[in-house]
Amino acid sequence: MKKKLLETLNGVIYKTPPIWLMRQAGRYLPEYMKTREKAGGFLDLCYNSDLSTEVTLQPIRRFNFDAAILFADILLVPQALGMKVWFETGEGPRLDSVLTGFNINNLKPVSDIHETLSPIYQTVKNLSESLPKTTTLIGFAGAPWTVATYMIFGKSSRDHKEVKIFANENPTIFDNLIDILTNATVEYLSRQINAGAEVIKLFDSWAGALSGMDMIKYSYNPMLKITQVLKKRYPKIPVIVFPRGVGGGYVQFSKNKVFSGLALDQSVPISWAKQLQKDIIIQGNLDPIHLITGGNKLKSEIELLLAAFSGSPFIFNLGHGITPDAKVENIDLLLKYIRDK
Ligand code: 1CP
Repeated sequence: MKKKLLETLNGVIYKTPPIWLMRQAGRYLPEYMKTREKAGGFLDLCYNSDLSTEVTLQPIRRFNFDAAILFADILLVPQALGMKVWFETGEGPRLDSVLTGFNINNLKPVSDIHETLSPIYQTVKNLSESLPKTTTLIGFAGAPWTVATYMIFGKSSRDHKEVKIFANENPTIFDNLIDILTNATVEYLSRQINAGAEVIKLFDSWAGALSGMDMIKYSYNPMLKITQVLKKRYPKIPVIVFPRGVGGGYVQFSKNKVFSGLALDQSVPISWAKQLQKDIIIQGNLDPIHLITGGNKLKSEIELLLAAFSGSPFIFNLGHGITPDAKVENIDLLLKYIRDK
């Protein structure tokens, strides 16, 4: 049986495109909240292979998406490198960061990360054994720039000003951190592929904070390097990159033949994005807001996306993750609109 998402990344055009949604496992699902409670907390859930497998499968059972994404988090890599990571309820992630005194020289060697991350590889293995035969398994990691923003500042930032100041004032330390994360990400993803991941996605959620040459240096180049090394080790593995918020910078990513897919955020106009399809397979980019509001607007936005992108290989997704207040019935509607066409 064919795996539609994998086939699409190999250039096949489907009348009904494959669909999955970023953060498809998460707080909008009552069954997720129950399993998270059983695990004790979000990070406990990430490191519990049985329960992580369960929450990855929940949206597949409910919606039969064409892909499952490993349940984990981009901040497990800094944790595996020896940084303290925790979640403040209602506020998000916190790290024992560089700006509060953590010295990058005290990070563990990259070869030690697997000690912490081995439950994640077990989750991937469980999933590759239990997913339906038509579902593609996506492994992932944060891109070095986005992970570095958390390691420097210790939490989410509105405009990443603090991290950019740090990088400008301490280029040697910052470049070294990007190199360490590039190497750690290659080793982490290689293990995910060995365990059964069929597609890799790199999340550079804060790439849009970088301008000009820094976008190339800190977002594009590290993702290119990671992908090149992975392709050397696993020539057939497709890699989707998500340099969220780079606007016109998406053109640069589309021209590179090493990446298989380019995930677009919702700020990218559909009529402009169409031109990218001659060079790369695109994924996106419905605004997650429509899963809260639904109605005719949800329907008309889906129609616009399908009309614009369906003539080439295309993966239907959101422009960013599902929010906790998304309504399950709107996801049912979304699938009905796309699949009944
Ligand atoms: O309370 C909870 O249950 C935690 C909510 C949650 C979930 C469900 C977090 C905390 N992470 C995740 C899972 C997750 N994170 C997945 C896997 C599952 C899926 O997509 O279905 C993935 C791929 C991520 C990736 C991730 N984590 C990113 C990149 C993608 C994006 O959304 O931009 C980032 C930036 C993070 C950091 C993170 N993890 C969690 C939070 C609240 C944050 C901070 C986001 C921010 O700084 O605004």
